[in-house]
Amino acid sequence: MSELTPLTGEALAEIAACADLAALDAVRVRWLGKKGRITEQLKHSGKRVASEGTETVVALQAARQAIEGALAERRAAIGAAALAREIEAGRLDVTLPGRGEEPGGLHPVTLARLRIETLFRRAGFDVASGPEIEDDFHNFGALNIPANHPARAMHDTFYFADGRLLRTHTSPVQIRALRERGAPLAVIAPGRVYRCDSDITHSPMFHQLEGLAVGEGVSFANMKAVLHGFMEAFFERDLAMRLRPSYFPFTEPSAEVDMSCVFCQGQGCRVCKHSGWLELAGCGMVHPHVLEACGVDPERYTGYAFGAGIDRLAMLRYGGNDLRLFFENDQRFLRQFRAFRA
Ligand code: 2U9
Repeated sequence: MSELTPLTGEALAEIAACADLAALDAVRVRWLGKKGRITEQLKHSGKRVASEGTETVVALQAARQAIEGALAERRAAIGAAALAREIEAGRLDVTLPGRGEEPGGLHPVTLARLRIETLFRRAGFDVASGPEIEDDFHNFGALNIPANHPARAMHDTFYFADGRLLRTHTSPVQIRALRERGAPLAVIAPGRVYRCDSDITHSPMFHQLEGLAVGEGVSFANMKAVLHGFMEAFFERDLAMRLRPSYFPFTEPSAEVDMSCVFCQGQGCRVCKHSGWLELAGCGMVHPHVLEACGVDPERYTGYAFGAGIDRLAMLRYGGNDLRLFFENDQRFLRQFRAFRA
């Protein structure tokens, strides 16, 4: 009996020192397991009672109860501490202000496209769209660009194994519109186009605006008026326009369209390379071969066409100097256009 008190004390001290449930279980096994120190002594209780009386056995049972009680208490304490740690770790301060929701905005290229569509609709043009995967006829053949024509090399085309291709311009949309609807017709075709070309001023995918007007008596002067009116409306200011002779297989005569620099009012600056002019578009009178390929009589009808880069128009109106920023979708760049309206 006298040995039992320190023994119990030893067990209770071990229990008190346990930091986790695994250590606690090891202590339980050492003392109360099948071969535990208390269990061993209780094994011969019957004989002991007969030879020593009940005192030792009763004391042993009391020791077992004390140890069991201490184990249960420690188990509960360890569990409570673990729960408290978990709660502390997952603590939320519900009084903190929220992060809020940032309002979204339109991509500058979308802003430019919507603005272009609104302005041309106002001038009587329909907005047409068509497939981005095209065939040779609609992208080249019907546009007076036969096989082996040097203009094909200029277009750096992405071809599929079956001979189809990613359209290199939105002209095939207008070819389809003219073949389906016939003359008279006035459409613009904004959309994605693809060229196997990539550097600071070229992206393998970019956005083009093309326009086509076909009718009786449609003239070069009409085209000049529409393009000048468009550029002044798009940039919301008076602008000078000039045409320089050029060459495209699908138009004759052809011209490059320049406008006075929107950054220096034609005085000369870094953006316009001190020329006072910015290139805006290409244009011309639709080649008779193109009208014929669309089933339109070139003796009766004439037409004009033009093409411009929407990405460039967006950069000139909304700012930016690197085309690649328009296609990376970096939020830090796009956020700056949030407040803009088309
Ligand atoms: C049809 C007939 C003629 C479309 C035209 C241009 C001139 C032109 C370039 C401008 C910058 C392409 O994005 S760019 O690199 N385009 O200069 N495009 S005339 O002529 C057509 C289209 C359709 C039926």
